[in-house]
Amino acid sequence: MGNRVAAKIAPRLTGKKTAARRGCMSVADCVFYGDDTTPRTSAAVSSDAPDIPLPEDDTPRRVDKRKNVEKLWRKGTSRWRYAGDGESDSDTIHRRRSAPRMHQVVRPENERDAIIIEVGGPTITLLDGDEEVRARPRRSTTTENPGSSLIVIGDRVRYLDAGVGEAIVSHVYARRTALSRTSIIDRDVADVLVANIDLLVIVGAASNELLRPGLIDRYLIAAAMGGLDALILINKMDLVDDEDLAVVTDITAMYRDAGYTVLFTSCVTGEGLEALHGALKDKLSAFSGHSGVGKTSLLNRIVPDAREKIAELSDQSQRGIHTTTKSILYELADGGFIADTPGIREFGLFFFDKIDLHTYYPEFVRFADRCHYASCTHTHEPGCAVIQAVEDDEIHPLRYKNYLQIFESEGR
Ligand SMILES: Nc1nc2c(ncn2[C@@H]2O[C@H](COP(=O)(O)OP(=O)(O)OP(=O)(O)O)[C@@H](O)[C@H]2O)c(=O)[nH]1
Ligand SMILES: [Mg+2]
Ligand SMILES: [Zn+2]
Repeated sequence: MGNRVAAKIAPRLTGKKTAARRGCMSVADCVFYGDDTTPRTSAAVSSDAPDIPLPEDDTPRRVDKRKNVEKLWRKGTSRWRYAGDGESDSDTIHRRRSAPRMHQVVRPENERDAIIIEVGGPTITLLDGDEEVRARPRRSTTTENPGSSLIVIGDRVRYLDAGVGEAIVSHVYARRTALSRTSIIDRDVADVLVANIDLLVIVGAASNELLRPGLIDRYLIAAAMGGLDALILINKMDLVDDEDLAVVTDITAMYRDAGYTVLFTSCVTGEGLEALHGALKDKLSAFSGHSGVGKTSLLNRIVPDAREKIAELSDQSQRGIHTTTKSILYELADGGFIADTPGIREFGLFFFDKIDLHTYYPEFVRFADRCHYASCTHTHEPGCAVIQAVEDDEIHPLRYKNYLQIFESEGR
């Protein structure tokens, strides 16, 4: 596991533990199943236990509860449905079996707190102090984050080790921050990519194919909605030719003018890696972006022990082939933590009021209060100061075009 997160991260990530617990004012505030007001931590299911089918004359109440479990599981685990075979956007859906088959009574005092440091595939890895623990969620797992992925990298959880080789995640605490997109399976569910981090590093590559301002804009909005700071990083600067350079220069100027920080790097020449180190120092950060832009290559450069798998880009489009299938959190030598995440193709924004969309565009906000109508959507209204600013070249037309596209296609 190389230089994987060490004990230091636990207090950092769990720092809000008490507050989060306090925030969960009562048992009823947490998500439980059916009409049962007893936290499920008193009972959990062991995967290694022998298969004992439920009795045929199962009571209706119990059946109801199992239905609710299924509902919650399906609502809350969009991330878990991905098989992790490299296609994080379109993988096979893994359905849970319809009911737990064996109940094992476990005492709550056996439970401990931990951080999720690896997610992808059927099991996850927790960090409890210095110790890495393999674990699985169960139907009985409760969460303070209803309507979103059940367990993602960075989550603070409670788990119990029933001594059967694999621990059980019994509860997921409320997230301090979250990078969410709309689940491709259920639009009402937030597919959370990473939780409890401070800084999102949106990685693009310096080529026409892999620099996608539409995707960057969505990331920027989602980061702001989820309480994260964002940084734009353009990698593969060693490959840039004259034609690409003009595009890259224009687009990066657009983001810098809007008020964002843009870094340029190359994993081949080492350009910009020192500046990247500086930006990540003492922060909890995550790389995210399209597949093939070099997220894992950057991670391998800044965490030399990591040696995560990267792949040659085989197709002509250079778009990447989803090499990384797990999200993993690493410690940085000079302070801070960084997560590598699988590449994504689509980023549907999760719930926002259309009227608020412009508030996620810092350069629009500068003009919006001069619009004629207080409720101006900046799409067509006469006397709109934002539209005027686009005409006067004070707002980049590409940002405005993307704004219109998002306004039309998403939000409520
Ligand atoms: N020339 C050049 N190639 C790079 C650079 N960074 C990464 N690559 C190459 O780009 C390809 C993809 O790199 P990865 O690090 O696997 O990309 P990724 O973003 O992690 O991709 P996914 O895991 O699929 O999301 C590999 O062949 C790398 O060698 C760079 O700065 N310059
Ligand atoms: Mg990767
Ligand atoms: Zn306006």
